[in-house]
Amino acid sequence: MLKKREKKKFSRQNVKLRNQETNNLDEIEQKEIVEEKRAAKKTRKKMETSSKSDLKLKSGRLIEIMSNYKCLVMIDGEMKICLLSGRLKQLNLETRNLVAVGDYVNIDLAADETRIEEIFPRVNSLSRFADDVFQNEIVIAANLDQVVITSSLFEPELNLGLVDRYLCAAGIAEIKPIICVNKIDLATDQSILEQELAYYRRVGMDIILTSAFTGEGIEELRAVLTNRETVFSGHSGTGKTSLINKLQPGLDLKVAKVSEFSGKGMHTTTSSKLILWDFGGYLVDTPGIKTFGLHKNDKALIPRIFPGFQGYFPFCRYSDCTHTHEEKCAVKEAVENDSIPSERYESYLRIMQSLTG
Ligand SMILES: Nc1nc2c(ncn2[C@@H]2O[C@H](COP(=O)(O)OP(=O)(O)OP(=O)(O)O)[C@@H](O)[C@H]2O)c(=O)[nH]1
Ligand SMILES: [Mg+2]
Ligand SMILES: [Zn+2]
Repeated sequence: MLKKREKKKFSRQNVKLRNQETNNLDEIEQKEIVEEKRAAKKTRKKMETSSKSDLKLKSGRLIEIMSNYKCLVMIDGEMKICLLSGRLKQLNLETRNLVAVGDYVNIDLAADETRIEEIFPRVNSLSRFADDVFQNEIVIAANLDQVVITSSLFEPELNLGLVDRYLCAAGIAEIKPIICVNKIDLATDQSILEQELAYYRRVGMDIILTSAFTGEGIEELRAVLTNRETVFSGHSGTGKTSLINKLQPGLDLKVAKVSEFSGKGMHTTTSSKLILWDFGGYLVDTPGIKTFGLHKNDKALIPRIFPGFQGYFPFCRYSDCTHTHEEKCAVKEAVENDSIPSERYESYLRIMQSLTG
């Protein structure tokens, strides 16, 4: 006998079959799942912001996600281990992480175990999206002033395509980006790096070159971090945690051992953590990422926010120019006369292509 839920699904599929003249049940099943996920997302959004007035609530800041439903929260300057309430757990249908480091939350102190009952709406968040059909949101950190896109010159080698993806994500989320190129001590000829970075400098990006080993650029980095809420994010092994240890030596956070480090990310930091600077401000250290997926729904924004394109698109013939096939495109003209390096334009095309379909 069919269960109630299956019956409902079966009758919905029949209606679809009649209306759509298609025999492809797999395709219908796929669409059904997508629709169900969308509906769940709506419900979640509604409940996330709903208020529960019958509890003894106290607000705090989420410092670390210890396991799926266990978090460290700072309440009045004190750390408390809190569990996610059953109500919130039920909402965890779509995002891999319902709560994110940096979230402001309401804790129920009256319950036997300290529970997170509410998540305050985020001012912003830096998110990437899973590389599959559902494109689940993976929130890297929430409520930020800026993101330090942490790359390294070598080990792993500088990947400006990834930097472009971060810059697009930061543009979409309206979070200030800062490009940090670490391990500058490994440079044999820094002028090659400067040539690669010249375009970003010209279009007004903040760039800091650092070495967690020699201390180069650390004071400059400290100055931009002071009294700000920042996230360090980038490939594994670029030296995010080493930079943090250099900036605040007492922290003694775990970094990859030099003797064991092969230049490939070892994913030493396994969970994100909010750190309080002794010089003022907060920082979220994050585990290194392999890829940075943008969301297909944001594709239309990329032609406007891709680094350096802002100055050109008003001069394209079409206001919705995608800078690909259109005539009289100011971006393509700038590529032809070398004002925009072809590497950056190719990186742009790769991003656009990845968001197709
Ligand atoms: N030469 C050089 N090596 C560095 C520098 N900063 C970090 N390293 C080395 O790079 C390796 C990785 O450093 P981590 O700080 O663990 O890198 P991470 O970005 O935090 O890596 P994940 O936590 O895996 O994302 C370690 O062996 C560090 O000693 C630097 O400025 N110069
Ligand atoms: Mg680390
Ligand atoms: Zn154009």
